[in-house]
Amino acid sequence: RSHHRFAAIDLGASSGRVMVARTGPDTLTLQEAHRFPNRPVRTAGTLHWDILSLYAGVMDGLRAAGSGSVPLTSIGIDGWAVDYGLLDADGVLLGNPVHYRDTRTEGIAAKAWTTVPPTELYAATGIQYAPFNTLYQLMAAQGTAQLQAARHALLIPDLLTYWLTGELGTELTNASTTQLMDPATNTWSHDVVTRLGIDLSLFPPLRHPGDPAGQLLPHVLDEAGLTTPTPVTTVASHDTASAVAAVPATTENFAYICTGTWSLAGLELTAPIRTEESREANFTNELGIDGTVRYLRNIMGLWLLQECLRTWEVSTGAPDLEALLREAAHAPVLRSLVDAADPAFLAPGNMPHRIAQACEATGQPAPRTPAETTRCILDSLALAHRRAIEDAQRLADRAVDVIHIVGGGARNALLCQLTADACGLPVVAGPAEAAALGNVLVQARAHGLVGDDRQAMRALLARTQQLTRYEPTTDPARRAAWEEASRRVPA
Ligand code: LFR
Repeated sequence: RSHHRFAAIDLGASSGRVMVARTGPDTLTLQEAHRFPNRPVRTAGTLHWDILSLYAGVMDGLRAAGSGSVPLTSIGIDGWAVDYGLLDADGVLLGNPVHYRDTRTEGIAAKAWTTVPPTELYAATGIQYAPFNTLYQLMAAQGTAQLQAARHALLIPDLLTYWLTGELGTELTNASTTQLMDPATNTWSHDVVTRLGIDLSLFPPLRHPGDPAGQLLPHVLDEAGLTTPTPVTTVASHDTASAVAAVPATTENFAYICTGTWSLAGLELTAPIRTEESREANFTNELGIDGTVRYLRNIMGLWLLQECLRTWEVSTGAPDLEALLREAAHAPVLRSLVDAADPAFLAPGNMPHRIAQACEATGQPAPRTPAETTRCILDSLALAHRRAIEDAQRLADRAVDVIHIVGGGARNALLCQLTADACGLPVVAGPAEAAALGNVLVQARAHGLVGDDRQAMRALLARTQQLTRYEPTTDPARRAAWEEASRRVPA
């Protein structure tokens, strides 16, 4: 058979999808088999993921994906990082996984630092401070009946893999986001983590992208209407790791921004950077495929806009996003800016108001209309992108000549152009479904269908995917405006 079909299950914070890719010697096409909403649910004051509804979406997706005439060669699962489900000794899930935007981790990091100072923690794990790191979530759960009953902790894609195949494992790239791991040795940071009372034996053995992750269980095959035995292949199960694997770079000197709910902006390196300067700049060292390090900063990303849209929807009905972006393109430029990397924007709830407040608190005019608010968000994001990419280059002592924007934000032409202008560098936008493509490519490679090296995978993407190039403005006045803004933006 010269063509193969792979299914990529890709779980994002606002929706999940099952994509089907067709790969051949020089082809790579991707089609959406099924998309389903991911709606967090708050019960008894805790924000949860509705994991069974996600599983049902996955099953619907597999049914749709398996309906073609060519059977699926394999399936891979990626999703957002840090969150986990706890299983009891019988392998039964103990409650719905808690959402990383839940407030249970407030104050936990400060408590951890009294035992292990932040400098030591960063030296051991290379992970930036974020209140939701798995380390802090597990500490927040200490003393609960649920954690006491738990025998296994499974990261979200690993939990779904377990339900599909019955096999327990901890995928490496996602494990690297937990802040429980050493990114140089790719093993758990036993010493430091044990001092914080974390029981690492909860995590099943590590598996690496490309490793087999079992076969679909008979009842799963049956329910998904699949007639052929189907293997699950371990991919880079952290969605951002899959997305970085699918950056269609054709040179070495590139930076990437994975856009979606978050903007993850940085560089691909071969070794972690754990200097004090790097810690103070809140850069993280997550693992990518083939021993690479994703040296990046988390920026609030299009969450700021999604969350505004949710508020406006309630007050005035769902706004038309396209129209809003057109209006925003003509709204006053760089008038008010917020720090788009500020964890103050992490929790859900009345985002337009919080943005207006942040502007006023820094002596800037508060945006009044949805278009003005949208403009404030996109200008602020572009500046946060610039700051992250400048900082990454300085801290890693590397210079880049192009920025790749992958993920959903690659479809946002205004954001791409503003990022090019802010950074003074060309932006290559696309593919929007980078996470699913990275997922598929790692599967295809494990089955010997694409070249072994990352460059070959990237070259295939550059040849087959539709990309859009944005040149930075050459207008001296506009360039000066971005320079001025970058000194003014609060951080
Ligand atoms: C993006 C992402 C980020 C991670 C955040 C929380 O979807 O995986 O990389 O920091 O979600 O898990």
